[in-house]
Amino acid sequence: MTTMDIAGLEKTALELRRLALKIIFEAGSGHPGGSLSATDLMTALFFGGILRYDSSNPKDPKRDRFLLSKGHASGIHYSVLARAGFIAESELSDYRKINSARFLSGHGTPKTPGIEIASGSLGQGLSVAHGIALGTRLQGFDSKTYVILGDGEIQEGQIWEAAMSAAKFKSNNLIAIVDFNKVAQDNITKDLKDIEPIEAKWESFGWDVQRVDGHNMTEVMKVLQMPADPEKPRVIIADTIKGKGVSFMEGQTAWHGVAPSKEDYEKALKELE
Ligand SMILES: Cc1ncc(C[n+]2csc(CCOP(=O)(O)OP(=O)(O)O)c2C)c(N)n1
Ligand SMILES: [Mg+2]
Repeated sequence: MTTMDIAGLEKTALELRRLALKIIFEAGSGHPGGSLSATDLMTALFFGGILRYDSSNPKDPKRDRFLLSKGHASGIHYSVLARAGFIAESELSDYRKINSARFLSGHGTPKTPGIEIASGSLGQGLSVAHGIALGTRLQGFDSKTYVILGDGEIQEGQIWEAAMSAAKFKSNNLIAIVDFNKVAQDNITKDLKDIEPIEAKWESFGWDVQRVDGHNMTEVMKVLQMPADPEKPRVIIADTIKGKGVSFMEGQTAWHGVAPSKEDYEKALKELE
């Protein structure tokens, strides 16, 4: 694992935004919006000394776990895994190619080193994360399990079943992060089913609730370093912007699941210099 200071993390996040867009552009498909909204959160987890991992021993039973439940944001997930040393950066050219050496499919699977679960069907990751958190606790490990959820994703009923279970078992080694970018697939999240009041909802389900600007690295690091509540699982509501960093993608449903054209890709790179 790597530990960088805030300036290093910000620089890395910028590079990872460029890398995620590159592999989506080269593949000709992918999800730029939700990759860019989650970039700062994932950068802090992997390179800010939060997540304990050893990329040369990805199955170490005592590792912390990271699950990307909103698996469509695989563009940023694979980019982070490459930067962290789980796969080679050169292998990213296989993104979304069937049967590639590292199985870099559109949604992650555990065939790729560093990926814990198959994702893609939204709503399942919190249940799996809680199962893992219970398992590591039973084994006597002090591992933590982190899971990133989408704001549209938490409209799924299974999320709230898992939320009740984690509160019942006082699973304070489980940390959910909601990438609250206010946009789902073709719609503004609120216009589908309103998830507000989001803090009160999680509190009423028995969770320790923290809220943060998900693009302010100093604040993100601060909230990730807070000691756990001894009795409760934690959820971090991260206010983010879909497509963050590329002006014409920001807040746009149109950039949920579309690769940029060459012209748009070059424009985006200029903004991410
Ligand atoms: C169970 C399920 N239903 C529908 C979809 C199709 N789908 C893919 S992404 C998406 C929107 C997700 O929105 P959000 O969770 O807010 O993700 P983000 O904004 O971070 O991209 C939907 C509906 C899916 N992958 N799984
Ligand atoms: Mg969203």
